[in-house]
Amino acid sequence: MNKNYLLTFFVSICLTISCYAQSIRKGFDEMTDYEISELVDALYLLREGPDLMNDLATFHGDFFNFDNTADPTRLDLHFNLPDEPEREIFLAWHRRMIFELEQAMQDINPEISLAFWDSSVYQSPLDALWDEDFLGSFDTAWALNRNLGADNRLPTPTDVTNLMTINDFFVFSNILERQDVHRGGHVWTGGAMPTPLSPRDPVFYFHHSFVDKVWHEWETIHQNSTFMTTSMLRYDGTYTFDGETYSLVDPNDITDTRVYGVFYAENGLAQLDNYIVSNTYNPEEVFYYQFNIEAGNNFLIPAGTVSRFESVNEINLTPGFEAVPGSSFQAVIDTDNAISSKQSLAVKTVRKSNPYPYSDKLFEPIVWEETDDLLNDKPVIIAAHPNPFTEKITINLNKRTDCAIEVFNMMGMKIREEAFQNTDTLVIKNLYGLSSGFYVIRVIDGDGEILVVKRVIKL
Ligand SMILES: [Cu+2]
Repeated sequence: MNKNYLLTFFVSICLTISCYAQSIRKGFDEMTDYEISELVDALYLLREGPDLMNDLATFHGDFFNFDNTADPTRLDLHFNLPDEPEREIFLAWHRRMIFELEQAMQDINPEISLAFWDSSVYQSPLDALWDEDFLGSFDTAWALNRNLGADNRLPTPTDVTNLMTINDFFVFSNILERQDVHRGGHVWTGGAMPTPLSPRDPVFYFHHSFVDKVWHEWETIHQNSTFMTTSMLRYDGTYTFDGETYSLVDPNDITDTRVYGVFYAENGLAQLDNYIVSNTYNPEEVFYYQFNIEAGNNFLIPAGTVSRFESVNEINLTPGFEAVPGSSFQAVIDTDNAISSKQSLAVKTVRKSNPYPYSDKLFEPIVWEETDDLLNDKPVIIAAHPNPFTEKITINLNKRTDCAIEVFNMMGMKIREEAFQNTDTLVIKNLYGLSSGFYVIRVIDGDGEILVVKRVIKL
């Protein structure tokens, strides 16, 4: 692939903050001082003005659970029963809800993401999470009345791995919600957390990022999360907050966190894979992470898209990473927010094992640019229709060519391959059986070289 690109370097320019970033969520224990102080500031700022956190808490309280009320047919968010149409909505609703808060935080500073509290590991009131300059000060400031550890039920790592062995999505969702992996963090914290107004405590979002990560890991293994309902409370297309009417969210569309550009990072490494840059939510997709970014394994940057990786430490592009001709991609080491000297665990881990392999190029962004003469003899997709598709999809190229088509699902698995000869019209049929969601179509030439990449949607 490299011969398609001119690898050029130029002097770092100051990049102004003007858009959301994708979310790369790490453990709270791996956050840098910069991230902690910016996140805490953003949380305090969110209580001013329209007060999104209070709105989320009130909504969560209003629709918590109605199974025992006079009208048990009302939709609700928690502890649903097997015969209710919204029976497994707990996971998707909380995924969407913490994403809403995260976006509001990124409006304030796009370089921060939510982080997760792995309560199967961090079980002490002395953990840094509860420090006065982390989440500790909110207890007094927002009258949360926490009582850390008084109801001492936190999950064990085995509780988490046991969940991974469950095959049925509803059973998984139900056990996760009712047992310690979810309940533990709520009751252990005390105060607002064990109540329907729990989203008033900022630790709610750290706790639910952990729950969301557990679902993400389960889905990676089982790939069969499905929902009976096709819309969710608050995200049913009617709810308005601060002058904005929220669009409808089908929970079946968000079974993969990457649909929202959300990635979970661990051990100081943001591993970005199985993702196709689409610019759906933002005109520019920025992957910002305070440590190492590694991208590969079917991370695709299609033509016509704009994206950027920013790290304070290291960016490593491995086989499987592809920036296609016609895309705009930058990798930037962010010197403005370089990790300060008094930093945490993850810095130690990362720096010991990876002592700056790119030290000579550390402060220069890498830019991929296609050259005109190479682009000229490549076929390009001029149409893919219908998109969204149901039964078949037709791809029109600007010129006749011998090629093959590969179709991948969002997990990066190739699910179809078909060869075509001397044609500019590629028809892929019999697609009824595919589940709804995003797919990527690659057109490759006789040498296996990728000509074009297109993201399509199955209804
Ligand atoms: Cu909840």
